[in-house]
Amino acid sequence: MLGTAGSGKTSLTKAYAEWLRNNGYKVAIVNLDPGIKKLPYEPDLDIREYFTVEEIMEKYGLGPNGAFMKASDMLLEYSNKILLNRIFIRKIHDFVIIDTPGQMEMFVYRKSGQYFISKLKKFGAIVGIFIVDGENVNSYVDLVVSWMTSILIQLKLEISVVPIVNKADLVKDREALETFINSPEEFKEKILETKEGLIADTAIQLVDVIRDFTQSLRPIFVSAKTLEGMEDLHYIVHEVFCTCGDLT
Ligand SMILES: Nc1nc2c(ncn2[C@@H]2O[C@H](COP(=O)(O)OP(=O)(O)OP(=O)(O)O)[C@@H](O)[C@H]2O)c(=O)[nH]1
Ligand SMILES: [Mg+2]
Repeated sequence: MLGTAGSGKTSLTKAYAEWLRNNGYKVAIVNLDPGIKKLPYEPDLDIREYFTVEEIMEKYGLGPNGAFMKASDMLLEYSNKILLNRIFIRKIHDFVIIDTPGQMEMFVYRKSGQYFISKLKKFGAIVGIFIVDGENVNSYVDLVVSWMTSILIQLKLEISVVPIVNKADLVKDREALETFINSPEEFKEKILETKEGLIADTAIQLVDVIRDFTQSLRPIFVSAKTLEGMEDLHYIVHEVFCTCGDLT
């Protein structure tokens, strides 16, 4: 589970794990967030057994952001140890859901995440779910920026990444995403109409880049709160795992 701070990674980890378990799958959950105080689920593997952001702040006299960066380096150090856990070795689960740190930078933009994922690849197929916070997608340009971020993560981590919109219960207008995916030319015109200047011009060009890079173009709305869209999420995950699936 990847996404910007507060987008719903932890909530969706819990919601999707429960949905999978209710459908008969064996699921393990890994918490890779050393900063979280209280988890809503029971993790099978928890990075906080090794270190927490709070301990790092105290031990090294760092502020919260510095401590997250230090934690990132420590994740790199502990990766091999973490991956020796029976969850990965014994392969008794159908799915292992990994809840990543609140600060996306810690995992995505530093060496630790890339290294962890590269090592994880030998244990099975991986799909990244990039969670877009439905509450923060208020304009066409925002939508393009979010989708672009998802592509950058895909390139950086070298795994398939599927962007989905969470907090569907708070999204008032679903049409923007549907137009973006189903009628890109119409979507570009809508961006143009916003008269947002250079950023709008850039966004228009990015629409084509996104279409070239995005594996699964379908508007997926989920809510970790109401549990709407869990089947759609599962379907798209399944599709990415199944190379023979229709990804268009
Ligand atoms: N209305 C609504 N709220 C949600 C939904 N999913 C998550 N939230 C709320 O959004 C906030 C952040 O959720 P988290 O699951 O902690 O998000 P996160 O991405 O794990 O956050 P960090 O790890 O701190 O970056 C919480 O207050 C959740 O209750 C949703 O589908 N609908
Ligand atoms: Mg979280």
